[in-house]
Amino acid sequence: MTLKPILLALALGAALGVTNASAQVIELKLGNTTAAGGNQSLVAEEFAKRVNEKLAGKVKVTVFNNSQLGNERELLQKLKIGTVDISQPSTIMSTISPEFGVFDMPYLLKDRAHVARFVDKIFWTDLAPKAEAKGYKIIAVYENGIRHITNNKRPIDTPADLKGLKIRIPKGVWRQNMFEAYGAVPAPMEFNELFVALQSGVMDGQENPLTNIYGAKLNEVQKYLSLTAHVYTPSFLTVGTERWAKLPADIRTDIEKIAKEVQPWALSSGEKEDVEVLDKLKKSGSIAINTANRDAFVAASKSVYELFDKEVPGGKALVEKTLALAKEGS
Ligand code: EAX
Repeated sequence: MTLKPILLALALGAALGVTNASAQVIELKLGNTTAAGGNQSLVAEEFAKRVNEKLAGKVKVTVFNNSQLGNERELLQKLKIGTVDISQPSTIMSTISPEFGVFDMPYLLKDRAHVARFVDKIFWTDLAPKAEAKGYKIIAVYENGIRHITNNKRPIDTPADLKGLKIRIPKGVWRQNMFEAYGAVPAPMEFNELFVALQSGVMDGQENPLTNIYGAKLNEVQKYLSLTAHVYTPSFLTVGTERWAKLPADIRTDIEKIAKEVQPWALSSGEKEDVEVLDKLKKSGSIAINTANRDAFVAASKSVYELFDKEVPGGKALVEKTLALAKEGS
């Protein structure tokens, strides 16, 4: 080997973020905001495990939970500049592309089978390219989960019970519109600031999937858990398009294949966790649990759909296409 190819190989290694030059392993950092035990953390571990097994010696994915690599907004920025390789943005994607607000239409996605059909038949053609045009390539759709409300004032049965409550929401205008329609006072805040905000009373409540509530111990600083199931929030396994393009083509193909293979795992894990975590929360006695009046919430959600139709071009058609997939076998 002459000097030139060696230098070239070294330069290429540096460009790809290869830290262990002798093994030539591509090290990829995956950043999550959720605590261990959150659906996003669980699925990230599963994805990393499969990549690290199947691409052993070639790729090593390391998962960082608890916003260790940044909060949801910072992680998006870091994907762009390439200092974080993979992340799992969730609600915040509607700030990148308004069509992602479809996931904030209350009670639209009926169950996980409906989610799977949506991902299969609508997501890759109608939504993923919108994010890609903004520099974010989504390589798989995983689960954040079915969201419920916790707070420190009173059990929530109907939207009227939310009146005046300060509810922390993730960044995303549609979650904001939704909670305003319900009469609450929603405030966007990053997940890593949530525990203290609830503990100190800066916020009365919040809304999240059960695994995030239990994983981040929010039940220890909240009195009431009201099962509203107002939305199903996916999480999107995402890479920055520029950083991604620098990886070798065969590695990209392999990682993408593995990422998509984990999708059904994410749904079944989410389903199992919902049952198990609810049971743990019940047994812990740490929080009073009630099931909210679904019909009252559905009725109060009408204006959110109307606004989506008015403000997002193609919004109404997207909702209708989604509804058309609600039936089994559609
Ligand atoms: O992707 O911040 C939140 O509430 C979200 O559920 C999520 O954990 C961030």
